[in-house]
Amino acid sequence: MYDSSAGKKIAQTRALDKADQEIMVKSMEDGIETVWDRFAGQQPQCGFGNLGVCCNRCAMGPCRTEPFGKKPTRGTCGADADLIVARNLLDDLTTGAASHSDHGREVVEAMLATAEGHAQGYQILDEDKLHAVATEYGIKTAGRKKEEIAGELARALLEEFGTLKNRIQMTERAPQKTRDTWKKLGIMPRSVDREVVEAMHRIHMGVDSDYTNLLLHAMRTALSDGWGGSMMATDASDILFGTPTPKNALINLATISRDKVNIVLHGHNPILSDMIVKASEDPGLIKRAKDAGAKGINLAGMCCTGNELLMRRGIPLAGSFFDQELVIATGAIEAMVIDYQCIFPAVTQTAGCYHTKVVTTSRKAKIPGAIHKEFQPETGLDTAKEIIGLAIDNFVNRNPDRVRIPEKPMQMMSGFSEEAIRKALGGTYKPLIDAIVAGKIKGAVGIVGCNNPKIKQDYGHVTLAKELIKRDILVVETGCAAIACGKAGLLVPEAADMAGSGLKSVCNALGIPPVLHMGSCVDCSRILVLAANIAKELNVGISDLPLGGAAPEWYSQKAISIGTYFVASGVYTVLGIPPKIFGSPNVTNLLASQLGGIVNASFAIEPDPIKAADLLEAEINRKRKALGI
Ligand code: BF8
Repeated sequence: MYDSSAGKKIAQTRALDKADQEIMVKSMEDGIETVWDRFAGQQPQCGFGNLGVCCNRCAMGPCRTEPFGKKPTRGTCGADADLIVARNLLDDLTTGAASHSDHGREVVEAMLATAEGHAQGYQILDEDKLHAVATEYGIKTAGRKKEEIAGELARALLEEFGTLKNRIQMTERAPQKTRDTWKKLGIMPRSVDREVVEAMHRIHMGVDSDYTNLLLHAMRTALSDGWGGSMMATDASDILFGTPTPKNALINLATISRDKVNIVLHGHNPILSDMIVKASEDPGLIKRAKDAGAKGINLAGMCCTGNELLMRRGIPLAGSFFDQELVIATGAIEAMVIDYQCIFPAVTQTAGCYHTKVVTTSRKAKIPGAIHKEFQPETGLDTAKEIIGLAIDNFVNRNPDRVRIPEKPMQMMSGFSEEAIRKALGGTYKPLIDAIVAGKIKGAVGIVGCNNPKIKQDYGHVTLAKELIKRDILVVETGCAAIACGKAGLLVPEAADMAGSGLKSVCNALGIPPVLHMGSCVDCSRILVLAANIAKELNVGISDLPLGGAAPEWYSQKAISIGTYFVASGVYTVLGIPPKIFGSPNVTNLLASQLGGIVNASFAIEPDPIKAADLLEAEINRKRKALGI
């Protein structure tokens, strides 16, 4: 028989959050395999792979170099460890940049379809932002209909992906000094698709064999994501669905309802999830749910599409990356609706142990065992209603004896877009700059990224955030890092009591938490814009500001792109999970040290979040000293 006390002990080593632990024990009782079990089954992981020295790029391989032998070995083509590590890293980073940017393109395409009147159920919700972005693109706004402006803007944004223009407009949001660094280094991104395609070309055998040259292109590709694809995803989503404003909401697995039809929205792109929210308000569907014996329809977000819904609509958030199997193990999920990115291929296997239906919606992301309902903006509302209907019809199959839902959701505050932060400060960054100059706030750190079984779920995010706010360092967050801190109760104004006295006084005066939720992973672009606007106000570069970045639990290729555009933009960034670069001391040295002399920022690798806080605080103090404050 299953020993639940042993299960509890295991759960405590795997996850920080009590609600997660509770359902993890249930998943063990139910005999469900989760990410932690599969990770354990992979041990010991390949040492060569961990060092980044495996090359499986061509049919002469697979090859690997012997990093610790007396005589360094080379792959069949002659690639040494430096080249293999750099090519692998650029490959991963490019996958991440492409993923963010392809998501961005889809939102822009939905904006175009909306402007042209053939997107069903969508509208231009934020005209102010539409006008602001259109003006940046030199598009006339006065006296024109919003659809006309949106159409012209969408076409201009799509042009940023192409190769004719050779310039990404949004890079001009960066301060001049930062842009000058990019120009000098030849890493100013030309277009989103071009950098991605060129990266793929360079890593083909026999093209770029210089690790430094490859890593410079890695920065250029990452910049095309941060100041291009991701930034467009954020801005086009704001224009279509509204720019987030501060709002209260609930978070953790207790947001799953005992008596309503539960639909989990998992993935990244709000063009799907936002339409499901709209469809869920349909009186006919609510009646259908009640006729099926439920009290209504409960939507719960997961991962970054959950963050999008939370930021704009206050929809409850069930959890992060590592909660996707646990949420199904509550036994109360009628449908998990997904688009793409960060979806375990195993979700259909987990769902198969309960009555849950997994619904895939993108032709780019199908999973065997799922029901596929292709989602297109042209028929968005109809498809959303069809998916909800499918979930309602599945309610009757729920087995109450197999349901367990934790008792208490956590309160949180989200919605801190760059615009909302500026507004909370009274329309200008001056109060924030004054607080930094006065030392009430020493600086700010962006904590971003995922969960990874190499570290207890949420421990890295939460410990680092607590440690930083204690030291009067403001924390801004996105992605699963923000979800972790939400579950831990750090995203409420009362959490200011855990902050140092300076930060606490500022938070209390403004009624804000010491850890600000700025959105999904593409919304790391909001952090860039925030930093850029403050730097421009002070007439300095981003690298002069007392800022830092951290990804304590990252797993994804997208996180490599984010970390790299942070660094290339001048933000010192600490990684909690070591990247696969240690097979090349030269690559490691370049990223961790030499970059400092090139872009005035570098990477550090520190798995211990307390020591990571020490590194970030030291960096912030260095920057403060250099600014004379
Ligand atoms: O884009 S933080 S696990 S869900 S990659 Fe994925 Fe990482 Fe979560 Fe969002 Ni971002």
